[in-house]
This record gives sequence, structure tokens and C-alpha cells, in this order.
Amino acid sequence: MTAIAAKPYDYPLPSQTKVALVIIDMQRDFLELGGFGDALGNDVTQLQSIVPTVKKLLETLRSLNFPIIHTIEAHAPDLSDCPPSKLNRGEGGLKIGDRGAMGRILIVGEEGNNIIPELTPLDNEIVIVKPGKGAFCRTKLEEILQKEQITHLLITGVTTEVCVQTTMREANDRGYECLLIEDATASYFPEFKASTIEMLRAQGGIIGWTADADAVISAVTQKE
Ligand code: TIU
Repeated sequence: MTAIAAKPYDYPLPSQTKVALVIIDMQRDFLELGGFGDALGNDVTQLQSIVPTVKKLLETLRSLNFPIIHTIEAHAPDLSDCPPSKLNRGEGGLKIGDRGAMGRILIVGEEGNNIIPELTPLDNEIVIVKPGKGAFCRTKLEEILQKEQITHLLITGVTTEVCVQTTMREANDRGYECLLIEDATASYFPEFKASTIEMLRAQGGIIGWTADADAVISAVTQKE
């Protein structure tokens, strides 16, 4: 594996690299009725189409022993890690911590906060519980990546222009080589997904690369 066919040019994978799959916030709170995404007034069905693709990537990279990192956007039950700016944002409807159809919205351990069953992490996989949109903000992610000597991140999940884009920008500024898997990320707003993909890879890959899941799978399964 020396490169993945990507845009704006092939994503190089020199021999010293260690690649991880990152799956951002594939939680019931964002993908199902009664969760946080729904409470914000979004059409949650927009996100469900990527589940088979993320599952295929997860199963392929898992079977090849790549490190897998799952993230969950969640707050403590007492909301001590939720700034008032985040808690009070929005117009009407249920807020973070309110009780919804799947338990308290965006609260750690509640039914709606779990990763969807199709993508349940294995015990040996890394799970980052994050209070912000970016996965590096107030988490141990950077420390873990350094300890595991991970240099390259293949990024998937929801939503493209919120938690996915924020995380990719945070990672890029910390020196990680990032590739966003286009058909494994989704937004409630398809036009925002399209714009995000364009802006991340513009200017010669100013934030990183983008590629289809098939290109990633073909590269990682090819014999050396
Ligand atoms: N609302 C929205 O688009 N996203 C979030 O609130 N969190 C994530 O993107 N995970």
C-alpha cells in the first residue's frame, strides 16, 4: 500500500505511516428520530444512507488490524462539561439534557447516545467521548494518537460540515495527514456536504484529501 487514489491528488502512504480509521458520532442521537439531530429540526433520514458504506469500511479495516477510533458527542449527566453557549443555542424544541424518546438528549450512557448497533465498537477499539464538535477539544485523542504512533487518519461519520470538518481541521493543524471518505460521511444538508468536500481539498489539499470508500478498500486490501 503506497497511495490511495484521491483528490486533489493521490494520498501518499510512505512506509513509515500508521493509518487509523476514524468514525465520527455515528450515534442514534444524530441518525434516529427523538435524538439531538431531530430536536434541532433536521431530517435524520439524510444520514442513514451511509451506514452500509461505513460498516463495510469498518469490517474491512478491522479485519486487517488497522486501529479504529470511534467518537461520541456526549455530555455528563450534570452538564458540567456543556458550556451555556452550547446548552442554550437553538430555537425551541428539546435541549441537551432534556428527556426525549431515547432518554436524555446527548447525555453519556443514555439509549440515544449509543453508537448505532451496526457499528458497535469492539472492546479493543478506541472510543473518544467528546463534549465539543471537534474530537481533539477536551479529550485525550492527541495523546492516544501519539502513543499509538498514528500519523494518517481516514475520516468518516456525521455531520460533514460540523463534527467531521471540525475534527479534520483540528487534526490537520496538529500534523496529521487526513483523508475524508466522501461516501462515508453525510450531512442533513447535501449542499453543505458537497461544499465541505470541495473546500477541504481545495488549494492543493489545504486541509487534506478526499476519496471514495472503494478507492480506500482497494488500496488497503491490495497485496504489497
Ligand atoms: N447538528 C449537527 O449537524 N451536528 C452536530 O451537532 N454534531 C455532529 O456533527 N456530530
